[in-house]
Amino acid sequence: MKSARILGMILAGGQGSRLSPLTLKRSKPAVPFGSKYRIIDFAINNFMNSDIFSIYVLTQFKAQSLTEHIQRGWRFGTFLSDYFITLVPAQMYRFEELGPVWYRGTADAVYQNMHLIDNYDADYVAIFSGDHIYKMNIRHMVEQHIDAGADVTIAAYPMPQTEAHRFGVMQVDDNWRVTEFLEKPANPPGIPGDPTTTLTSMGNYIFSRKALDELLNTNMGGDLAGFDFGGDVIPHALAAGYKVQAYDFHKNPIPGQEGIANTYWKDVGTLDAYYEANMDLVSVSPEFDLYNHQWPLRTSSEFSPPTKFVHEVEGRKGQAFNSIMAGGTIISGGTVRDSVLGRAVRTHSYSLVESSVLFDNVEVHRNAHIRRAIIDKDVEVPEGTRIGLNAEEDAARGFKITESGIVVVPKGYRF
Ligand code: ADQ
Ligand code: ADP
Repeated sequence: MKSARILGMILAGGQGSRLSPLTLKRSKPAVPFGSKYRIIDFAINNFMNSDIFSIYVLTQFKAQSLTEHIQRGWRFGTFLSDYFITLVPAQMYRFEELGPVWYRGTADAVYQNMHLIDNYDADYVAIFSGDHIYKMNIRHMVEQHIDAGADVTIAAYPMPQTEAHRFGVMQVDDNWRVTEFLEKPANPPGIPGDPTTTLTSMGNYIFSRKALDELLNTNMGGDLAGFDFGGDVIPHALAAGYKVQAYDFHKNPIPGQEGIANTYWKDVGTLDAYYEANMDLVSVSPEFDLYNHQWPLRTSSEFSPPTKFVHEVEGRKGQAFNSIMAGGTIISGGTVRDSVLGRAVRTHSYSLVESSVLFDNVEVHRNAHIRRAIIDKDVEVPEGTRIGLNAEEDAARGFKITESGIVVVPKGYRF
């Protein structure tokens, strides 16, 4: 008997407008995160660590940076045809039928690429969002999908009812069969017995091939036209009597984290949430573990020389505390604390970087002081500059200041 063929599809077309200015020049999945990573890396690692190596990444919006990251960094060998990570930009594959349209939504992105599913001869298609930071054993979800004989399985994250209105939410019966699905309702329903908790959709789906074919064909064409999974295809599947199951993410087993419920799933959709998720990584006991060798978190392997700390004379110690940094960085006579630094960052004597996120190629000159800031790539901070210490100064430079006071310096900004 042939083993089940599972095709992975990562939806990576998201605009991420609330992350602006980090998303002015790149899509949300391409935003750097945690020193060496980009947001999409976590979704790709989820597939790889679940032994699913056939992966399409569907892109559309400002995809250059994402394209380069994946093309240069994420490569399997060339001999095995079932091992691939391939970018699929919107390319009007159904032009004759649909006219000149880009991906009109998440479900349409898959619909316009049905030929890939046919060519692969998939039994199951795992359609996952590329926008979140989390670890997920996708194979476990596929196994539950197969055992339940489901047409569709939706990954479900139980969260406080008061926060659930930003998500798709569902109600389930005793066997976790979904009985109702509402996309971003104003008043999300609680779960039976616990009205303060709501089951939200993580935007991650397993589809049996036949159900996916049928649902997309009826939804994209004809009277039912609707282009999103959450808003259109899933509610339609329920109305049409398909077997839709929910999968309890908290029960998802991660090797190396046995006995610990899998509760970390971050949308990082706002600058404050993005900042907090980075700060977690440099806290003494992070919620999100980058160092579990049974769940390796790979990323594009760019060359970089080793990181160096320079301590030239007393009083000019190059030092860092509670921080992470990628290769090529030189901390020369300055102090870095509670910060996330990317590749090839330079800090000079008497400078102080505190509770900040610095992307690749940021240079901090003498006596500069940076606090609670996010500085995008390729920025030179001149001698004596203060960032995050005086709101008027920051506002006068046109920097975005978030609700909680984080200052964001855009890519390539020139002082
Ligand atoms: P939303 O948060 O509104 O809701 P959406 O904008 O549909 O998410 O994006 C979902 C994923 O698809 C993201 O990874 C995004 O990058 C990607 N994407 C968006 N538009 C795309 C396009 N045109 N082409 C390719 N990729 C695209 C969804 C569900 C909710 C669920 C939340 C969980 O609809 O039910 O609760 O995700 O975050
Ligand atoms: P962004 O501002 O989003 O980083 P870039 O175009 O500078 O946009 O980089 C996009 C991706 O291209 C990076 O993730 C990196 O992997 C890759 N890249 C850029 N320059 C190089 C390089 N010189 N060598 C290897 N990879 C590179």
